[in-house]
Amino acid sequence: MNEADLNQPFSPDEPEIDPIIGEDDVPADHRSGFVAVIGRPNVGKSTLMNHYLGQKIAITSPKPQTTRNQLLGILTLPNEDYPDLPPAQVIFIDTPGIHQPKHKLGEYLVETARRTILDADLVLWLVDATEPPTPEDRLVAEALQDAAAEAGRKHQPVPPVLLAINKIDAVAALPDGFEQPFLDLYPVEAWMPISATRGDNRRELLADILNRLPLGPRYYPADQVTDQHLRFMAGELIREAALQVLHQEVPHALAVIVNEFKERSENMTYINATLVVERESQKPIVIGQKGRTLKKIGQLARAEIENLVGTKVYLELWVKVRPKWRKKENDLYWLGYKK
Ligand SMILES: Nc1nc2c(ncn2[C@@H]2O[C@H](COP(=O)(O)OP(=O)(O)OP(=O)(O)O)[C@@H](O)[C@H]2O)c(=O)[nH]1
Ligand SMILES: [Mg+2]
Repeated sequence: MNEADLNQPFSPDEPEIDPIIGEDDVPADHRSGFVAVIGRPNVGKSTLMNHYLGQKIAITSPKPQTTRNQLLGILTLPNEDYPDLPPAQVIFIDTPGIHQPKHKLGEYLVETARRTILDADLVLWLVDATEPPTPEDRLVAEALQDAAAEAGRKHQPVPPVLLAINKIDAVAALPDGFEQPFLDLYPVEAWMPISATRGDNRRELLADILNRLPLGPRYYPADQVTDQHLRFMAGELIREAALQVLHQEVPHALAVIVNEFKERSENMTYINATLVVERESQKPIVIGQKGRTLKKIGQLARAEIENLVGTKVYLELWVKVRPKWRKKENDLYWLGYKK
């Protein structure tokens, strides 16, 4: 660095180095930990996590089995949304919905979710207030019991479980004792009715989570919100757009591969991706008449990806058939669902 450089003020674009990464530098009362967000499909796990993070980390949809990977959402507190909460880092682990698997992909999804329980300091179990417990909610309770038994065998602590009864905005009135059938499924530490979308008790639940986390360091830099790469997230946004546009069996039979992800210039990203379906008959459905469906998927995805990467996006989409990929071990590896 020459003398002229030394006289220059720091550029405002220079990334700020966070002063408090690491055990030694955080305040003595700093709390941190991993919070596994589990539940059956479609109860709002990803929606709630996204709301806490103030951005779309995980894709969401009204169709069950949307989330297919374990994703971290890293929340460093206090922040603009929660200025009065104590210093902490909550690392949410979003998981696939627990269900009765019908193929290898399903088995992998459920296995991913179950494995997360014992990796966590705290489990946040979501159910849906609009229905009484379903057989899938019972599967979640069984997964919790199995995890507790395994922890016992390994002389490991069992993570405490908080129950959040979500979607209370969608029920006219909550009858007295509506929580009891859920509480009967597993001995949770505490429960709370919430609405991930409208915000009821969102802050209260977060404060409760913080209270139950151990004292600990910042595991991630304060400005990091996820462990996922832009390339993966772009693929997910394409899948989300497809989930939005397609119906019936096709969304479940769909996977996305990002073949190329290149920053062509400062303000242009080039993405080339393939939508993989399971059967020849699904290909024309995804493409649509005169390519209209694929075009719509592309338009929706492009807007979301531009938001994510902060540049214009040139998106090229292809459709390919990979017969019965959900049932084939090798295809699951190839599509990134199995490590
Ligand atoms: N009315 C209402 N809808 C909600 C709420 N939270 C989530 N939803 C909706 O429920 C649907 C499922 O939400 P997701 O966040 O994708 O659910 P998930 O539990 O992550 O589902 P999987 O990834 O399939 O396991 C979406 O259509 C959400 O908009 C809520 O508080 N109220
Ligand atoms: Mg999800």
